[in-house]
Amino acid sequence: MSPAINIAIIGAGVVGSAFINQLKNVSSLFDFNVIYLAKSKTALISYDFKPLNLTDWRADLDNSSSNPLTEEEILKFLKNSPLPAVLVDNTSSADIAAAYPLFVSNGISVATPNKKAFSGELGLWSEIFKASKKLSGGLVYHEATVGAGLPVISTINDLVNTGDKIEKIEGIFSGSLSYIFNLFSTVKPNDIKFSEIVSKAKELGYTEPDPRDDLSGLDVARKVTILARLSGFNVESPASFPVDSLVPQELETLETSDEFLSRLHEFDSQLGNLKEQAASEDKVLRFVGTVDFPNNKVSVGFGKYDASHPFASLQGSDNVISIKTERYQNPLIIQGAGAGAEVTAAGVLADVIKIGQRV
Ligand code: NHO
Repeated sequence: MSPAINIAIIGAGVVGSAFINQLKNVSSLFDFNVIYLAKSKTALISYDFKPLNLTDWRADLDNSSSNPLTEEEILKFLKNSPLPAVLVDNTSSADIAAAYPLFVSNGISVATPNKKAFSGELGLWSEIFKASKKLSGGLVYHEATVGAGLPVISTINDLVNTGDKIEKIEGIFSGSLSYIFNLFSTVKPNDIKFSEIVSKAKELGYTEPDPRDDLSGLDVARKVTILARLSGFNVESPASFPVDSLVPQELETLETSDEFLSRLHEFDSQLGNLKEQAASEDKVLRFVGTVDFPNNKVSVGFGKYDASHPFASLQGSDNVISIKTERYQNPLIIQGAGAGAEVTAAGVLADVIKIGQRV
C-alpha cells in the first residue's frame, strides 16, 4: 500500500479549481486523500477521514448543505486525522493566514499561494516559522506566493541555507505589469498609450478585476517583502518602504474600475514622458522590485534598462528574477510564466508533494 496523507483544501476559485483538477490526475508515490474541501459558503467534510470522491467535486460543493468550518473547527478536525495532515489554503483570506501559527504548532503542514501571512506584519511571519522549527511543528511551503510556479523561493532558501549571502535581488514580479510594460516601452520607439495597454491587459484577463490592484504596486510590494525576509532583511510590512504607484492620485478614489479606465487617458502624458526619456537614452522602462543589501534598501518602482538587459527582452506576462550573491557574482536568473492558474496551482501541488516526502 502507498503511503498517504490527508489534505484539507480551502478555496475553490481560479487557483483552487486548477489545483483540485491537477491533484486528481497526478501520479505520485503517495495517496493524497482530500478530506475537506471548502469555498466561502459551502464545504464537503469527511468526518470519518475516508477520501472524498472528487469526480463531480464542483457540483457536489455547490450543492452541499454544510457550511465551511471555522479555523478552530478545522484545527480540531485535522488534529484527529489518523494520517499526517496538510492544509492547502487557496484563498486570499487574512483570517486563515492569521491562523497558520495555530495549525503549524499543532503539527499540521501548510502549502499556499496566499501572500497575506508572509507579507503581513513581521510578527506573524516570525510566529509561523518559530512554530515550524519545533520538532513537533508542521512544515510550511509557499512557493507560489512569488513568481507563481517558478522556483524562486526554493532557490533563495537553498542559497541562504547553504551559507551563501544574498547581495541583490531585482525582478519583474507582476505578470500583468510585465505584459503592460513589455508592450508600452519597447527598444524600438512606439506611439502606444499607457491607457490603451491597460485596457487591453484587462480585456485579456491579465489584470485583477480592478486594474488599480495591480497598478498600485501593492502586489509587487508583497512579493518583495517575502523575498527580502527570506534573504535576511527584516522588512516590517509592504508599507515600510517606497512603492511607486501607477494609479494617478486623482483616480484613486473613483468607485468603479470602468470609471477608472475611462479616465486613465487623461494622464497618458505622464508615463509617456518617462518612456520617451528612457527611449532617448536607448533604454526601456520597467516596473521592478529590488532588495539591495549593500545599500540597505528595499523598493518597488520604475527602472530604466539597456536593450541588452534581460529585463528589456521579456515576453508576454513573464516574470524575471535576478539574484546576485556572494557566490553568484554574475547573477542567477530565473525567468518564465509568472502568473496564471495552471502554473500557480502547480507550484502549490509541488509543495504538497514535498511535504508528503518529508512527513
Ligand atoms: P479566487 O478566484 O477569488 O478564489 C478564492 C476562493 O477562496 C473562492 O473559492 C472563495 O470562495 C474561497 N474563500 C475565500 N475565503 C474563504 C474562507 N474564509 N473559507 C472558505 N473559502 C474561502 O482567488 P484566486 O485567484 O484563486 O487566488 C487564490 C490565492 O492564490 C490568492 O491568495 C492569490 O493571491 C493567490 N495567487 C493567485 C494567482 C493567480 O494567478 N490567480 C497568482 C499568485 C497567487 O501567479 C498569480 C499572480 O501573481 C497573478 C498576479 N495578479 C500577477 O502577477 O499579475
